[in-house]
Amino acid sequence: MKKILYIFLTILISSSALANQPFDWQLGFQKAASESMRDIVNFHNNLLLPIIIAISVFVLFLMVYACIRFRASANPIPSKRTHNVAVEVLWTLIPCLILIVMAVPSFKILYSQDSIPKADVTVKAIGYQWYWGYEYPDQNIYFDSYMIEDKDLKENQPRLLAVDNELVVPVNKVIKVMITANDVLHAWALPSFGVKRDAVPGRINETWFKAEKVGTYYGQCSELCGIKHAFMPIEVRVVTDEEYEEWLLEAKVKFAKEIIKEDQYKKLASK
Ligand SMILES: [Cu+2]
Repeated sequence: MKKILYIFLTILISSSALANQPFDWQLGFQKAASESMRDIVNFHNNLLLPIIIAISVFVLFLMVYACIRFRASANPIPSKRTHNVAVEVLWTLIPCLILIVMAVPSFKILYSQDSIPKADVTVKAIGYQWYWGYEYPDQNIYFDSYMIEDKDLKENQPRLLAVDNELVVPVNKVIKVMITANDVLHAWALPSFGVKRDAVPGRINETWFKAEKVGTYYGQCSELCGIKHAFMPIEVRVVTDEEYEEWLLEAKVKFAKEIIKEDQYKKLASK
């Protein structure tokens, strides 16, 4: 009893405290932090779930009904019937209609995710065995992002999710993410933003998100990519515009992709 109470309390508390990462005994999705994810959650909770429940209840009812109504003791001479055209038409037609009802809103969401609005910030995520590399193509920034080992975790850093250099993006801005890989298939996925795209060597996949709240969000590689697939998490820190500008100045020096020429460095430093 105590254990059940504990689990119940953990669910209640953690759902509000840790909104941007998975928590113990979690049921359902992580809290949405973008419009795209809200669409997905609504679609699932308000359309798919009721349909699934209705179908399960209906099938269960049919099974129980058939077991009782057509039991051997009540039917000493079994029926020889094998066909019923009306029933066969119905059980083909009704599932088709259900699929159409589900397909329309589903395609709407897919298209809204696929058409990328004008991007405010473009980042490139590159999957490697087994870490992510991030590039800001317009800013001459490139850095690698490795998971922090258990022994090096600081307080508040979630195990298997925290990284050394996280992706930093401004809040309420359209972030276009170009996704590719350098060795095998990976996938860049961030549940709170409703984002998941395969990282394919030799080609670029694109997606976008617009984070609505500052905070740190966690995701994981979502394509089995080898022995350390579970140890290449994704961490995105969403910050205000000012904080982002500040971070950019620092990152342009710390993570410079091309060697900065002296005069450029002076220009950056004087800003
Ligand atoms: Cu991977």
